[in-house]
Amino acid sequence: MGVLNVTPDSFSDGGRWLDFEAAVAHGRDLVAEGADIVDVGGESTRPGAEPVPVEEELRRVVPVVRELAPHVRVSVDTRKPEVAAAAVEAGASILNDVSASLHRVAASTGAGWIAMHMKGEPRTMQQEAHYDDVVEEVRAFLVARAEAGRAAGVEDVWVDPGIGFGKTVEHNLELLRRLDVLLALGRPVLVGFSRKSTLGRLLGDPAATTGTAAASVGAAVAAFERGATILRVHDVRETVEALAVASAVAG
Ligand code: HH2
Repeated sequence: MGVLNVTPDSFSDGGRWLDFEAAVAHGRDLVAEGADIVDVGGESTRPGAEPVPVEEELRRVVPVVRELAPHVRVSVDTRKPEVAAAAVEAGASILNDVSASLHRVAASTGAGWIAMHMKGEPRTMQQEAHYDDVVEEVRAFLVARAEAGRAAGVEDVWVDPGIGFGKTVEHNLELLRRLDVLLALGRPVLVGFSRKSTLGRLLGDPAATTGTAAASVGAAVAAFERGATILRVHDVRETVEALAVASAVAG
């Protein structure tokens, strides 16, 4: 899954694809580099981010989805039911839902649904990074959300531990180490480690807000080797090449 942030303020690529033409060109590049899904988002969810009004998010996302959807599977990265519904109308077929609350929209539109774990909300989530047992808490949350999705009638439910969403470096590493616990839910598991601050911190900068492409590829390979089904990444070409080697070794 290639990331297409149509935002002025995303933590690693804010402002680069805000313009419609630039966004569509980048979306096409992601496909040419090997992405099977392009994830279009119009609101940053980085720690401390301010919410975006619905009209503005619609304006950013819907035209880009409409343009790309005939060429590739498109997911929409949103927390708003109005944006989710409009994006499906424009051709998106997956709701990438960091709020894990859009199961009814997924059910009524027939879209797939990615339910992600987040502690709190983006504005405050890093102040809430406390767990007795992070893996068990995330597992229990995702079990409940997957059940809510099933009960609402969503056919296609994916789960995501939400790397960096109200979690410390150690929480993020523990979730990846114990990915088997989430795989045991029997749903496809998405991991989004790309460019996140944990990667920069692991390389020795305690105040890092992003990670490099090379560090992101390392995390993607680690997630792949632990059974992740979908990798949400900014650096598609590099990740595809690394995974070609990792999967050849895996046999
Ligand atoms: N991470 C981000 C955004 N959406 N969706 C899922 N399912 N999983 C993730 O880990 C995830 C996500 C944050 O990354 P990015 O889109 O690059 O930044 P921003 O939220 O600042 O736009």
